[in-house]
Amino acid sequence: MLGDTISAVSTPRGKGGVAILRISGPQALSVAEKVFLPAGAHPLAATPRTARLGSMLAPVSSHTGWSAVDRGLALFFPGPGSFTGEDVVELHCHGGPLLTETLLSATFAAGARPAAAGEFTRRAFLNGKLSLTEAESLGMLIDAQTESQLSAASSGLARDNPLGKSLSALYERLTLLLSTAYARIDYPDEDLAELSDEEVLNSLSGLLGDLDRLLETYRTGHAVMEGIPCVLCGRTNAGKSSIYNRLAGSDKAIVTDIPGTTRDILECSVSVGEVLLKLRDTAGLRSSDGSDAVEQIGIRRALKALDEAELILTVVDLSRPLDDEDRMVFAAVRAACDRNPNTRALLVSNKSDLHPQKDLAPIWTALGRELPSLAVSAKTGEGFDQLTAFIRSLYIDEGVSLSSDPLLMNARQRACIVGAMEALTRAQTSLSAGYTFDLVSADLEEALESLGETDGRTVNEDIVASIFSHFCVGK
Ligand SMILES: Nc1nc2c(ncn2[C@@H]2O[C@H](COP(=O)(O)OP(=O)(O)O)[C@@H](O)[C@H]2O)c(=O)[nH]1
Ligand SMILES: [Mg+2]
Repeated sequence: MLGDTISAVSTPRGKGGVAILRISGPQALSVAEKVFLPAGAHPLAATPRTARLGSMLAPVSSHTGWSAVDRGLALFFPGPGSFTGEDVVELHCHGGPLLTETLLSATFAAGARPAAAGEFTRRAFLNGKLSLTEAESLGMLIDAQTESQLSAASSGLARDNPLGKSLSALYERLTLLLSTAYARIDYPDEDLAELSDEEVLNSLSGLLGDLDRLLETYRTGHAVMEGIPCVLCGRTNAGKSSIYNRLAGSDKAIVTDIPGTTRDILECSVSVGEVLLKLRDTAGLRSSDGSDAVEQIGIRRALKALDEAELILTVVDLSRPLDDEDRMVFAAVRAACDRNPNTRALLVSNKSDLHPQKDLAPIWTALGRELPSLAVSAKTGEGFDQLTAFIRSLYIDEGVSLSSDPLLMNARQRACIVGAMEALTRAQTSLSAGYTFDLVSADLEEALESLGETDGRTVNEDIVASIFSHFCVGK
């Protein structure tokens, strides 16, 4: 796989001023020399990392042989000092879709093959140019929808990036522990080990403490990078769609006073402070009388959305007395929270412009629990600053700087750290119970492997394949 030469268009499809084709692999230069004829006396190979003007050549059916189809730039980056670690050539041509396709086909005719999604970055990883966490940050840099995502993603890619540094330090400490364990196993009678038993135990609990602090950053990392699935639920006409529109900053949902206006689920991404809310507006939970078949499907979807949410905004309209529909909503919220202990629910009492602050006791009775509650008016905007501040406070740790602290940014990274912690906890238990180092070393090895999978220094092929398949072709 790594021995061949790949090529792809790295800029998005469609018309543009400029398009960039990238060629990587041992034949990159010879492929480029067939499709690019530099102006001037020097061949491309003689001028590494320098933009060269020249003609782009391709086989055109109306002519025999190859002919010039464009004038543009070529840059040659000799490996290993390139993005992928291999020889790379970039061709900058004009951004016409047919022109770009024609030049791409010319690179194939010249000996390259089409790159798979993420294959350039995958090669960079396999050649040691990027760690897995850096590759994930790069993916996030391209996908970023919020400023906070951008800030955390670029910090994750920086030279000496905080997560990479922190993982390396943890890896080193764990390696030292393991070498101590090996010394004890191989030379039980000699004092070769670098650490005493007590020091090993201290070191283990220190490591566990530091891993736990790193793990805690996932609360923020998850909210910023992966986003929080959040659902608006409540009876018909409580004002869910109006709240959705206010949070979204535009009239995405239809708002009327006709009950049952929202039928299907609407979704949008909204940034609330640093939090990316994946917000969903749902149909009210009316009982079957008064609603038709389409609305019934909407209601089923709303119930499913409740189960998928990590944050439930339970909307009530206190300008009217509670009714059976409110009680149905409360029962559904309660059931969803019972099924998913990590789900948080808020009570959002809407239409505060129409009513003074009310006693919430009947709601707590009907809900069977007290929720954090906020009064808002989707009509006037009152209370929304408090609502967004509250949501932010649920997920964002003020002590974590997105631009300079290590941050676990996805569930995969979290799972690796959890795996390492579980193995270290087993080692700690065994050692405290007086078990021999043979047993402890197996757990330490497992912890080391799990820790190493976080940044990819120990490789799991399936995970690597899955990460890079999410990139676009040409990246
Ligand atoms: N006075 C007032 N009316 C509101 C407020 N929020 C929504 N409404 C009105 O309540 C009705 C139902 O709103 P809508 O957002 O469609 O409710 P949904 O069925 O829960 O999605 C509409 O006529 C809205 O204009 C509010 O905060 N104050
Ligand atoms: Mg609605």
